[in-house]
Amino acid sequence: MALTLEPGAKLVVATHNPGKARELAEILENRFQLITAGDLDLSEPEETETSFVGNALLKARAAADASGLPALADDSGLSVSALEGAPGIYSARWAGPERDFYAAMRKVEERLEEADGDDRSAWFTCALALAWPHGAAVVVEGRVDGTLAFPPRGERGFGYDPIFVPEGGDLTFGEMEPAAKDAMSHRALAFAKLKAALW
Ligand code: ITT
Repeated sequence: MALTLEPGAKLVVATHNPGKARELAEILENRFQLITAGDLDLSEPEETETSFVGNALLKARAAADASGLPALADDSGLSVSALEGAPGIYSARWAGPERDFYAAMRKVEERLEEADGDDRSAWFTCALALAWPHGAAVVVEGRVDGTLAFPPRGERGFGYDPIFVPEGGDLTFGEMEPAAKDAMSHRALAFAKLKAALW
């Protein structure tokens, strides 16, 4: 089977995170007919893998098999150097069942204070997996490096965006225009690789 996706094809965006779904739709630029996990009432699989790539594949496969359509999944997170890469694949879980990212950002700040060093470097990773029903899958990863800034700044984006300043800039992802974040984010970099592989 050829691993291609024709323009206009139906594509399930297998995420239950509205911030991610919005960014993926912006990055995909109307190329496909997007169907959300919510439209199809797809259940959220348990993320049992130990890497971004593993969890992205698991989510894409589950959605493709359940819907009978190609499905795109994103597994992503913030890694902090001084915390040995935490929260990493546990980024969503650090926000608890309430998905309180201000609490999660405070937790990062407290852990950094406990670690007692000056290193504020961090990076975002995004693994994107595209799977065909009961078939093949492609997975790619993008990363953007930066520095953490406290207190959180900006109301845009989602998740940990208000504390992340990408390398070479002064604004947090939470303060940047959506198009500016989309031009340089871990999600955009992963997407450029997917595009290069598929169309
Ligand atoms: P789905 O699994 O349904 O896609 P989720 O939010 O549970 O949604 P993840 O397990 O991949 O997704 O968790 C990734 C978390 O990492 C996400 O909830 C954000 O808090 C954080 N994150 C990922 N990309 C981010 C970004 O661009 N800006 C800020 N935070 C981000």
